[in-house]
Amino acid sequence: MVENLCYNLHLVAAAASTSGARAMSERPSITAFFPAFNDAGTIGSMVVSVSKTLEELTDDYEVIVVENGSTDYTVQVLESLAERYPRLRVFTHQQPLGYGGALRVGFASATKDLIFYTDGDAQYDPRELKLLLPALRQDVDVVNGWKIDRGDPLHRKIIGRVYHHTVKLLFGFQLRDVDCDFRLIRREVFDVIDLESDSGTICLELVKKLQDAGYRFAEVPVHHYHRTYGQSQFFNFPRLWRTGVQLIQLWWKLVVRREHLERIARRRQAATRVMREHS
Ligand SMILES: Nc1nc2c(ncn2[C@@H]2O[C@H](COP(=O)(O)OP(=O)(O)OP(=O)(O)O)[C@@H](O)[C@H]2O)c(=O)[nH]1
Ligand SMILES: [Mg+2]
Repeated sequence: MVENLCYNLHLVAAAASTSGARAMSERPSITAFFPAFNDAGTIGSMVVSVSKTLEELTDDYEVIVVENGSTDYTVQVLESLAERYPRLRVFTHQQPLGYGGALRVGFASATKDLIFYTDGDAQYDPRELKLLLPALRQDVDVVNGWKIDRGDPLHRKIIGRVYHHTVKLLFGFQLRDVDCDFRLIRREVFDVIDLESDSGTICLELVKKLQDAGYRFAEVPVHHYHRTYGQSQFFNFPRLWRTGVQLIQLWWKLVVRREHLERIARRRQAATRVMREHS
């Protein structure tokens, strides 16, 4: 099924979140999703690999790809995959939404109890979802990966460490690797937190809001590999500059103004009310 999206993400998030029921079977339902921008060379293996992994873990799953304005043959690969994989849902976009926009579509479209996501460029191995699931104990809401050894050139590793310590200091993160896009999250958390970022800073927004809402994390080491297809878009100065500006804007919003705390409290009350009505 290939769908085109045009909707209010907040409404969809609210509609998708039925109850915040905590009780979960031993084989919980899982949505796995990948954002994909020019990932034609890797997205096929990601879908196949995660589908096989999910078959082992649960009877109730879906796979979502949020394609994001690709100019290579990503869409064609997805169209042919969708014919063979009935549990695959593909959202295509003619205009890119940005990385954050793509993640927001993924979170809002997920319908299962747990949401797993990682990037469509195969720098992480979706089979390692098997490592995350056992770490999601009753008292844990989010399992965050941390990169055992970053599969990137030296300059990226150095910039990555500087970035990590800077954002840790600015936002008060307690996680070992905020920048690890390999996560398993209980879908009910999106009844309480909502996300606004369109860019890569969404990972900071996500972790900060989860932390401020009191959700509990577990951390699991995962492998990280070199890109095997496509061009890294990371290292250009306009992008680094934009990221710096976005980071400061986010810091102002979440650390100085802290308006999200009131919103979290309001949404939590509403979610609790809905839960009581359904129980
Ligand atoms: N850059 C970028 N990536 C996107 C976007 N939408 C989806 N993606 C996917 O998000 C993943 C992560 O983006 P990357 O640019 O690979 O980010 P990165 O892994 O930090 O850096 P490199 O792999 O070195 O480029 C990839 O699988 C992209 O295809 C977007 O708008 N911009
Ligand atoms: Mg990458």
